[in-house]
Amino acid sequence: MLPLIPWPTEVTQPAAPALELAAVRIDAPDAALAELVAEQFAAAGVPVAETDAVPFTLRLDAAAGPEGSDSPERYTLQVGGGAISATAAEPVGLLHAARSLRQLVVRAADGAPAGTHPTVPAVVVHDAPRFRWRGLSFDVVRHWFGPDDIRAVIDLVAAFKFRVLHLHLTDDQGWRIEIPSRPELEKASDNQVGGGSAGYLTVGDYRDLQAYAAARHVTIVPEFDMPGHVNAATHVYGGLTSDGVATDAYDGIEVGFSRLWFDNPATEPFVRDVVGDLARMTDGAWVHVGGDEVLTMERDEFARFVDLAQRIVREHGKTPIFWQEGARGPVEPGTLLQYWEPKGEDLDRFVAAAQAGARFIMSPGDHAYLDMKYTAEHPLGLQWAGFVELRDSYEWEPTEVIAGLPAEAVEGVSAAVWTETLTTRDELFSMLLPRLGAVAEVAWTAGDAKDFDGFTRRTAAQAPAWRSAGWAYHPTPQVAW
Ligand code: TNX
Repeated sequence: MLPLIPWPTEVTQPAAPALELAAVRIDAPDAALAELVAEQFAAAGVPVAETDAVPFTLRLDAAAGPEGSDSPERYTLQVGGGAISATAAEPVGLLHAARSLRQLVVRAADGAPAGTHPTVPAVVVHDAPRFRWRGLSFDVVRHWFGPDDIRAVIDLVAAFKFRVLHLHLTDDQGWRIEIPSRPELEKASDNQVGGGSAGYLTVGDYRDLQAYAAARHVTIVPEFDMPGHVNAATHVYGGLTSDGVATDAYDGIEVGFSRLWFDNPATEPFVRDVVGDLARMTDGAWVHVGGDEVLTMERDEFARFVDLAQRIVREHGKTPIFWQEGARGPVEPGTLLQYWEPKGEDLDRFVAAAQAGARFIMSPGDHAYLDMKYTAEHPLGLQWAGFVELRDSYEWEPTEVIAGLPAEAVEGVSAAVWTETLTTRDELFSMLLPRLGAVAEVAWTAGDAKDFDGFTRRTAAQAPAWRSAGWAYHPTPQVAW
């Protein structure tokens, strides 16, 4: 059993002995990659050395990957004959190969005689992802999770070969990112669900996080949620409300009550400033402009917001993303819509949006919302989408979520974790693990190559590495830990 998550496209195990890893010698095309790979080996108990070490050679090579694959992420990993090699079409694939290798390293058992080294089985992996959009949407508003926690989450998503970390940065309870043209928004940073002190990312924090993520081939997508979920903004700027009176700070968990007003002359300048600064600060190609759960607005006014936000994002050279409700507005080719629940939506509208050129990121609440309770007894989480056990996160098909949607309109998959009930990093991680691995496999692995029983065995085999990384996980009874 090879404990790889997500399961690769092609795996063969030659009848050759496992390699003993007393030490490795890394030969990579660039120093930054070599350093990341070295860190990874150190975490697996394997030091880097120049002599008496197994060579690990990483090389760019367009011929890498499964036969016929043209994915820019394709890679090949070979272990055997006293050496390890990774080839990939692009640098991201080399990191994928190293991630796979990390999962294959078996640490010496506790109590093994001194001088027993970690081992890695002989193997040949040719691999490439099914979907290019593989993400996690992470709410750092309801409870504040700062740069250290965000870096830990980047490490986690990168280990499962995700490419996107979408940060939900603004909501009713707080404002979590510095907007240079609107410095007053900082006043809305020191609040969260249940009250208490919170914080926000400065421009410098955000720059550093993007660099940290980019080194791991993860792109950060910022979200400014509008025209609902804006109480933090209307708390700071009374001019954005209908009566000019600033709203009170909010530390509850209701949704849908706050809103902008399209015809208020203060509104468009505010949206322009926030989207403009976010776009300028963001290295990635996308800006998420929300659109969810605006429960107190007529359809026409909402559609005008979709049109405006979409235009402003595009004026800044970025691609707009909306929650699924964006389909109620005039979506343009290339706009991304993030599906999250069927309730109250006319599914034909999504099909029409796809025909108009929109593409879909699938985050169905009953499979991909990792803030849902595992079971009725689970102490953390919400349950509006039902209970989401590990199997529920695993057994779903992204192209069948929306009846009638052409499969080609599915850009990929995003897990989501909202933090109304999550206050510490361990609580957060215990909701993500092990379910994030399930969503990773839905996003990466061909549907007919998935197998829940095998997945649970691979999950159990990964748990020691999670423990040594300090990653809390929920010991669901669906896995024989
Ligand atoms: C729905 S999903 C929301 C969030 C909540 C979440 C809780 C979405 C676009 N909106 O505001 O935090 O449910 O699960």
